[in-house]
Amino acid sequence: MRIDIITCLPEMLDSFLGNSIVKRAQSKGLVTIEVHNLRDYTTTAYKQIDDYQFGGGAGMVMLAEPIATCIRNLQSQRTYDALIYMTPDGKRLEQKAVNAFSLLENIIILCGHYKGVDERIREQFITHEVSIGDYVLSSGELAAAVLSDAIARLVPGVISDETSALTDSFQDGLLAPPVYTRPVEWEGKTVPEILLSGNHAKIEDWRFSQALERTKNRRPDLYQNWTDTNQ
Ligand code: 6GU
Repeated sequence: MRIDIITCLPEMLDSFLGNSIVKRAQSKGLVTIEVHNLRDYTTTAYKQIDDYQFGGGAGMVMLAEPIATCIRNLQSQRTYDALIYMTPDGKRLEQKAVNAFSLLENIIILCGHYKGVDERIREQFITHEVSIGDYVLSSGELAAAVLSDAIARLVPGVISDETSALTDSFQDGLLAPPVYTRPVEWEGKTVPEILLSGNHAKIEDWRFSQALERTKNRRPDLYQNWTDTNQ
């Protein structure tokens, strides 16, 4: 899978790309992530990428031209399955959408900045508009990193434990159950007996009931959805 990220702040993505699962995925050749600096696609002498908004008001708007040039340059090299714009007024990201994105071959992620991009870019090129939650970030780069991480870890082979991505919180619509490791007793607290029993069927039952309980208490909205679709 290939992810092209278009940004005016490429340095913001350096530590994300230089670490973690994403780096491993790249070095294994399973995922390619390339960052494109919008300033490399400007035509004006002083590399302008934004301007004042028509109609007045505070905040700059990202120019259409450099973004269009960058997108068209990428599109001349390969076909893209999705062109995603990161924006707080996009559709709130959920695991279901991440799963769907992870099955695509080539995607572009455009990071918004300032007041966002000229609306005509959205009309012309964008296939999906994504927000990562109901709060405002100063730019789309962190959101693009969040989305890329969530997608990359689902690509087969990226996570060494093949089953672990499938047992994440949210993957079955429930939060994950609590987990424990050594020692059995720590500061007077012991690991639930059942986990030491070696009875895998009972352990799975316990985990499932814990997941249900946790979801019911912490995320009644998810719990309602789960009961609606499973009962
Ligand atoms: Cl995608 N961008 C920005 N700037 N803020 C956000 C967001 C995206 N998602 C939530 N807040």
